[in-house]
Formats: sequence, C-alpha cells, structure tokens
Amino acid sequence: MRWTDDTIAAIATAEGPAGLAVVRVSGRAAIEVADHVFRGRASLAASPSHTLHHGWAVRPASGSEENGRSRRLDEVVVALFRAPRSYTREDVIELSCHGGDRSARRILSALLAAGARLASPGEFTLRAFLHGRIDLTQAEAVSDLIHAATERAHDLALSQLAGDLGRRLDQLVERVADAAAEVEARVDFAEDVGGVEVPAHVVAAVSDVERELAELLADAAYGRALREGARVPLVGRPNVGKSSLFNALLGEDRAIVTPTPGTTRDRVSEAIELSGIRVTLSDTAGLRVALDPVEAIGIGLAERALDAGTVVMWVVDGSETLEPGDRRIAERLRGRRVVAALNKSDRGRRVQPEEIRDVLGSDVPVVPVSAARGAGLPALRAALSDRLGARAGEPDLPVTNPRHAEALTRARQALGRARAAANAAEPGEIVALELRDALQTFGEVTGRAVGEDLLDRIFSRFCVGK
Ligand SMILES: Nc1nc2c(ncn2[C@@H]2O[C@H](COP(=O)(O)OP(=O)(O)O)[C@@H](O)[C@H]2O)c(=O)[nH]1
Ligand SMILES: [Mg+2]
Repeated sequence: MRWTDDTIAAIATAEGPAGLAVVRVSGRAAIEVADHVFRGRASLAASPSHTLHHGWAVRPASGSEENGRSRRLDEVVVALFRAPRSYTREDVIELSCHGGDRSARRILSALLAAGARLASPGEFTLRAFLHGRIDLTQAEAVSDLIHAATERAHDLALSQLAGDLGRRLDQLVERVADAAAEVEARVDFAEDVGGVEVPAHVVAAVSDVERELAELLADAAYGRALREGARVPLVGRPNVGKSSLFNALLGEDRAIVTPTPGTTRDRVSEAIELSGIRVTLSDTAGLRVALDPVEAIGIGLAERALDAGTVVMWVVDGSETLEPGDRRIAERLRGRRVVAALNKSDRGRRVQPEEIRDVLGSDVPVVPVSAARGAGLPALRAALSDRLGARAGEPDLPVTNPRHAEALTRARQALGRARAAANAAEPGEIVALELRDALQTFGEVTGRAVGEDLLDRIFSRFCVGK
C-alpha cells in the first residue's frame, strides 16, 4: 500500500437488507468522479463543502448504447466534504442509497467506471493517518471500535479514538526527548558544561517515565482480554459435569447432558460477558482414551481448545476422591492459568482444595460448585474473571493492543538501560543512544516512526470502506 492521492471508492456499510447503505469516495478526483454518476439540482463541483444533495445515482450512457440515456441506479443523498475538512483530509463524497445488495454495488461499479479505484481494507483511515489528522493509535481504535464485543471494550476504543493514549505517550516522549537533548548537549559541549556526566535530574526524569510506563502496562493483559475476548475451555474427566456446568454458566440448556459418559462429542462454544470481557466458554469432550471414532474427534477438538485457551476451567467431581485420570489431566494443565471447579458439591466433598493446589500450584483458585443446583456459580465467575486479570471498578486501561504493549515494554527496557548506563557513569553517548532507542520505539506506537510494512499489517485487518 503506497501513499497515493488517487481516487478510491468502496462500500462503507455491511451487506444485506438494511435501511441504508453508504458508498464512500476519497481523493483528488472524488468530486469529479461523483458528478459523473450523480444527477441532482446542482453539480457537486459547483457546491460548497459540508452540503447535502438529493438526487439520483446513474450509470451514464456509454456512446454505444442505443437510446443514449443514462440508467438510474438508486435515489440517493450525497454528502460533500471538501479537503481538508473531511475524514481523510481529501475531498470526500458519501452517497447514501438504499440498503440491500444491489444499490450500493451498482453505484460503486459506476464510480469505478468513472475513474475511481477500489479502496483496500482500511485505506480511508490510512489516509486520515498519513495526512496527519489522527495518529496511529487513533487509526487502530477505529478498527477496535467496530469490533468491540462489549460496552467496556467499546468505551476503551472510544477513549483511544479520542486520542487519550496518544496524548499520554506524547507527554512521555517529550520528557524523554528533553532528557536525550540534555545528554547530547553535554556530550557536544563537554568543556562548556563541565563534563559529560549525566546529571541526577535527568536520571530521575528517566526513571519517572519508566514508572509511568510500568503503570500503563500493569493492566495490559486485562486490556487485551477486553479488546480480543478470552477463550475458556472446560476440561475434565468424562461425567464430572462439564456440560452441566457449561449450561449453568450460560444459564440455558445449550450443551447435551446425559448420564452416559462420553456423550459430548462436539465442542460447543458460547460467549458470556465477565467484567466487560467477552468470554467464550467451550464445552469439550472428556479427556481420556476414546472409546469410539466419533468421540475421538471430539477429544482431538478438546486438545486443540486447550492449546488456544486463555484460562482453562478444570472440572473435577468433588464428591469422589481424585482418580488417576484427574491427575493425568492435571499434568497436562501444569503451567497454564487454571481455575478449578469442584463440582457436585450437593453430594458432599471428598476432594480438598489443597489436593488440587498440590498438583497445580498454590495460586490456583479452587471453587466448590454444584452445576445441578446452581450453587457456587457467582464465586466461580469471580475466580474466572480474576484469573483473566480483571480489576474491580473503572480502572484506567489505555493499553489494550498487544502491539502497543510490546513496543512500550521495549521502550521501558531501553529507558532502564539508559538509567543503568548513567548510573554506571558510562559515556554520555551510550545513554543518549538508549534514550533515542526508546524514542524510536514510542514512535512505532504513535506512528511517527513506522515503515510501510507495519502499516500494511495494521490496515490490512480493517474492513474495506473504513
Ligand atoms: N449431583 C450432581 N450431579 C451432577 C452435577 N453436575 C452434573 N451432574 C450429573 O453428572 C452426570 C454427567 O454430567 P455431564 O454434564 O454430562 O458431564 P460431562 O461428561 O463432564 O459433560 C449427569 O448425570 C449430570 O446430571 C452436580 O452438580 N450434582
Ligand atoms: Mg459433556
């Protein structure tokens, strides 16, 4: 994807029956191209910016057509935005037509015939970024906003879209840039300023920024779970009550429950919301040696779900003593984030939480529940949400994107190296180099220092028309 100012067009709305659809055009010739397909009272070229025009979209008659008449495509309202006061900062036209599959497609095809090029995914937003209207975090927020699965995720995307993260990073960048400038000045004018030693206030400023970055990153895992959702497979021996618990958590009878072991042969997945996170629970076939080929397929799926899981819910029949089968499963769960449910608490308890913790580690929450009676479910939900990193209240969560978290972690490491070098009285050049490295890394987040490759990767995940 190169930086061009040619004219792009795309359908901005989802397909299917709907009240309206919107076709968007942006670029140098946007108004001219739109005038080719629009018939209203006045030409768009002669109209002022930020005006609406009612009329018809048409496919103009080609020279070879017999009656020489243009063909109506739909009744439309056209919004005209002249550069630079537009989404992309270029001339932009938005044609609102009727929804459904035909209108927008025929209008788009007429616009392409009139000289526009079909936009790549995210290309409108890419142009907004390249023209400096928004930074890269804001551009990425557009995509997060569209894909937000919960209200909490939506709120976070809105805050990022409004530039909250970008502004916070700009403040940190300014302080690091000041520190770097001061260290470099001392290197350049060592004689005038009395030595190249890095002054204490510069070291203090660097460690302040490090601390703020650590705070930003502290909840990055929760932020990521909010942005991307989490997958939680329920695993355990056959007949311990995985399907029953899955149903109880969903509050509806979705999965098949039978007293015969091995009946859940498919994975069944459903999403619930926990602390603003979309949590996809999946009921799985019991992990054991398969008795028949169909069940074997189910077990294969369970093993795959285990690999993809963010947190695993291990279901044990707590009314019976642990079996070798339970211990074998525990072996496989070692090192993963686990929540253990001691099910069938209505039949008494013969498994102690310590037995579970002895196998899986002392930090594993063990919650007695009864899927049949619905007992213990709030505690189980709370343990799961805690395991997903959720915090109570409305924590400040600016970092939701793993790309940002990864780059900010590198920036923090570079600052740590700069501070260590300064404390070890290493040459100022070394300290300055690390500070510049940190600045470069901040630039990857805000988009001030990004290459085409990264932009391609980011924007290719967008919808076309956005
Ligand atoms: N008493 C009691 N029985 C349960 C409970 N949960 C599940 N069961 C029973 O245990 C059997 C197996 O349950 P199911 O959910 O199919 O287990 P799965 O094989 O692990 O999916 C069924 O007969 C359920 O009714 C519970 O909390 N208490
Ligand atoms: Mg089952």
